[in-house]
Formats: sequence, structure tokens, C-alpha cells
Amino acid sequence: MELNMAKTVLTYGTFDLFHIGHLNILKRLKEKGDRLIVGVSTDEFNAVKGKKPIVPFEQRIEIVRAIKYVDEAIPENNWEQKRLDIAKYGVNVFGIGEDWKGKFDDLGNEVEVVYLPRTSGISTTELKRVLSAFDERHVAKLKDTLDSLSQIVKELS
Ligand code: C2G
Repeated sequence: MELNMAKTVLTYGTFDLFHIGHLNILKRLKEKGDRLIVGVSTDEFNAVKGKKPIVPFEQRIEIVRAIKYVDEAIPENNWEQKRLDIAKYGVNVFGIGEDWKGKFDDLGNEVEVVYLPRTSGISTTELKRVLSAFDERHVAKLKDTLDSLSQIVKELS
């Protein structure tokens, strides 16, 4: 296949605590073209987005690079780089999950913009919530509560 025929798809994400939702959308985005380029948000840019990933950037981009649907992974440093990346990589399709619906329509004058359904029942936020139940402070508080409960039981018996 000649390179200029190849259809290039571009997306961005944090991909923290990589899960099946991330895998599904990368698989579906790859089905939209021949080459998939993924921008992985740096830790600094996530701070701008008000996010604090658990997994550091270097590990998140290495994981994304290892996904068989991904042909290239690049750092995402700011909101503005999308148009530059579209020109730099000869992008034909910009795709992202429907939680961003309408947010990138402005790119539609250069590329096809697609919003894909998210995978329900899984999110990094939910994983973080579950994990937080196991963090020390939480366990310590739990222990204190149990101690005072057993004290009360002792006094009542
Ligand atoms: N996603 C999904 N299903 C889920 C969770 C996430 O399809 N259950 C998709 C999101 O819609 C997104 C991609 O997985 O397309 C990555 O999600 P995040 O890591 O949460 O990405 P986000 O921080 O929203 O970054 O410039 C755009 C931003 O960088 C997007």
C-alpha cells in the first residue's frame, strides 16, 4: 500500500491505570484507519487538566506503545498541539471517547472527527476510588473505629 493511501488516525488520553475501556477505544480507533497515533498526556499537562495520575507519564506512554493497535505514541503537552500534530503526521481522522462529544468539532475543517461510545462499567476514577479504600489512612481510621467498637462491647458485656 502506498504511504499516501494510508489513513492516519489520531487520539489523545491520559491512560492512567490502563483498563479495558482504554483498550477497547484504541482497538476501535485503529479500525478507523491504517495507522494509529496516540498522544499520551504528560504529568504536567494533566495538572493543567486537574488530574493527578497514579502511574507516571514514562510508564503510561510505554504501556500505550506496547498496545498492538498503536503505531506511534507521542507526548501530549498542551491543548493547542492537536492542529500541529494533524499537520505533522498527515492525520485523516481525529477520534476520542464520547465524554468529549462536541469539544473538538473545530478540527472538522481539517480532518474527520469521530466520538466513540465509552466502555461502560469501568473508569480510572472508579479504580482510584476502590484503591483508596486500601490506603493506609483509610485502614488506620477503620482500625480506630473497630477498636472503639470492641471497647464498647467490652463495657456492655
Ligand atoms: N475511555 C473509554 N471507556 C472508558 C474510559 C475511557 O472509551 N470506560 C476512553 C476515553 O473516552 C478517552 C480514552 O479512553 O477517549 C482515554 O481516557 P482518559 O485517559 O480518561 O483520557 P482524558 O484524560 O480524558 O484525556 O486532549 C484530550 C485529553 O488528553 C483526553
